[in-house]
Amino acid sequence: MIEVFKNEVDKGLQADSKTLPSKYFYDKIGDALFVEIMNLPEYYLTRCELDIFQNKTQELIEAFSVSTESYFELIELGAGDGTKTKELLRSLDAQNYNFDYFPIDISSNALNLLEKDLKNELPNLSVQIQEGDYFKVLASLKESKKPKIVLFLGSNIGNMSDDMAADFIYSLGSNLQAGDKLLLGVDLIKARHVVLPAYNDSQGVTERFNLNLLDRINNELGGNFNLNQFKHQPEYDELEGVAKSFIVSTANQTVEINATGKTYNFTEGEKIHTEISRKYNDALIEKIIEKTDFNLETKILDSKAYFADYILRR
Ligand code: AVJ
Repeated sequence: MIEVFKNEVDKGLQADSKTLPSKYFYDKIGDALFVEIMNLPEYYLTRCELDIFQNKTQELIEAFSVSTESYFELIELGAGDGTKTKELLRSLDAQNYNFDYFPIDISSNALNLLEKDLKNELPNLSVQIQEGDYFKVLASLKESKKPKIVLFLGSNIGNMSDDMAADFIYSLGSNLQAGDKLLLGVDLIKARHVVLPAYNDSQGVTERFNLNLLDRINNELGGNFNLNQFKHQPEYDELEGVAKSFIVSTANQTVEINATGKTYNFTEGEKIHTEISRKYNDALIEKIIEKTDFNLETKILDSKAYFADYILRR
């Protein structure tokens, strides 16, 4: 684990255009900062998808084309605290659908909290928490051949390039059967004055989230980044529909990392690219899906049409 982290950091900081992978945002502090981000007034994504789950619940259920007569498995990739999904679970439960809920997450802590919470709120629901890698868990569930609905919410796919997203969805499909469904929640391309503040909040939470990467390198790899000499810089290209986060060096400086035994030079204004948050439209989704075994069935929008839950059929 730490070896992989070290090698990726070393490679990213030695490149001509420096990069660090966004997956390393999520340590304990990063997880907590992301929860704070989801509650920020500027971060509309979570609220928009919650709006869909609260107010378009019946449309979602209809799109799943399940019946109360037969059993299905509802699988969520990266369930977190399950706030949005709970709306759906409550409704499925009230209408006597026959299903098990399989939340998958890499955080056992998050899963245990979710399990406890659901036991309290929906005591009749069957919850089978699954800790670990999405594809390993899906492979283990594949054998049952039970009909499946997979949820991948929150525009989490947006951290991937379009090619990576197509590969990812293709791999999901290879762990599913014909007729199974994928609900893919994505943020839509929209005006800069809406998107950019979501990644540049006035309280500086996103800045702390981004710079936490340098803190992790300091703590886990023995780095000596001076966080006062780096700042957060988001960008959004409205035409392309991609938000990017950077960490910018505010001085000419040299940083040492014990674990790699190397030093890294930064010029004033030099950027480290840390994240892409892709935004989508129908054409982009269709192009990605084309390379997979899924077909696009419907999309369900929030009241502002900022966010879409696409329903794909394997
Ligand atoms: C969790 C990937 C959906 O890209 O909007 C939030 C992560 N980064 N603020 C996103 C994030 C900065 C988030 N996703």
